[in-house]
Amino acid sequence: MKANKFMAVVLAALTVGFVACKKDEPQVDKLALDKTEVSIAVGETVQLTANLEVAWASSNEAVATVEAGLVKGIAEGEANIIATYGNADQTAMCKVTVTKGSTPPAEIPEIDVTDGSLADWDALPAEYVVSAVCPEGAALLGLKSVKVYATEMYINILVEPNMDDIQDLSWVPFHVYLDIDNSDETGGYGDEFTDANTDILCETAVFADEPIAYNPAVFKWWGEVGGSGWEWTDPANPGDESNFWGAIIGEGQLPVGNSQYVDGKFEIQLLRELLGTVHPMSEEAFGIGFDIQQNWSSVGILPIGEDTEENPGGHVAKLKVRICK
Ligand SMILES: [Ca+2]
Ligand SMILES: [Ca+2]
Repeated sequence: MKANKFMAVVLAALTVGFVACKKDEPQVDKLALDKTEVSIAVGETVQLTANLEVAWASSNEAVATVEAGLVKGIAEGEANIIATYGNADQTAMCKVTVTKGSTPPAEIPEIDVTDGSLADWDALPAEYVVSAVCPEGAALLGLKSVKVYATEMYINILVEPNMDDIQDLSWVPFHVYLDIDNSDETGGYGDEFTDANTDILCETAVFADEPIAYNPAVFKWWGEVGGSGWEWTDPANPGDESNFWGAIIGEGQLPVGNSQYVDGKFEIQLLRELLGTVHPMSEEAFGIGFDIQQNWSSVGILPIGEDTEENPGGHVAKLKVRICK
């Protein structure tokens, strides 16, 4: 009897509960968002709320994303944020306009060539880092790899010499060829590259029996446009030796910033504003190439392609570097 009584109580409770549930079942309201149109800047967020439990989606995630109603501006443009209730029973929309805004850009990372570490190279925006690696079939193997990253202030270079190919460390010049104005219509000296557009050449040794700081002499091109000889004289004053030397900033006289030898690589920093003195310096991009020498002959060039019959020496155009700003 006790058991029957218990069952009766349970059934009664369930019935009451069921009835109560049925009675309290919410009526589905019409779905609404608290905002139907918003404008935010790139990087900014705005919270949308709905009166029902909804799923969120963006019509254009390249412009704006949404997560739990939190909308984030990704790039300039327009997108619709769509809230969906249930099995698409109801939807509501908020139009989002993303503006460039006046918020300052995210901090531009700089390379530190005094920290004894190359880890800062891993933290750079990848789209602004260019690199070249020596292919197996190259004619000259003295440089293994190079990376370049430039900001408004500096040209940063990370270069790895191939120590198997550099035998005599007593004097090892390393050259940086710069098409500083990003123009093939100016400059010359294309010997090491397919494009003769070098406006500035920086030269100094990177080894004097042991690794030493890159502390260059800077040669400014005064010669014929597209020329390939060693013409660092002013064409208006041919044979004027005083003028010739005026085109050169001597070794150590250019405060380049700094350089350091870390883990078999040279981390080099050139101060851009000191380089744009022959042709206007491009604020957007520039070309750059490198070679390393032994006994005044190149033993390594970057960038370089494979050494084939069609392309003897494996010469290719300089790297194109976009300035991160
Ligand atoms: Ca560093
Ligand atoms: Ca040029």
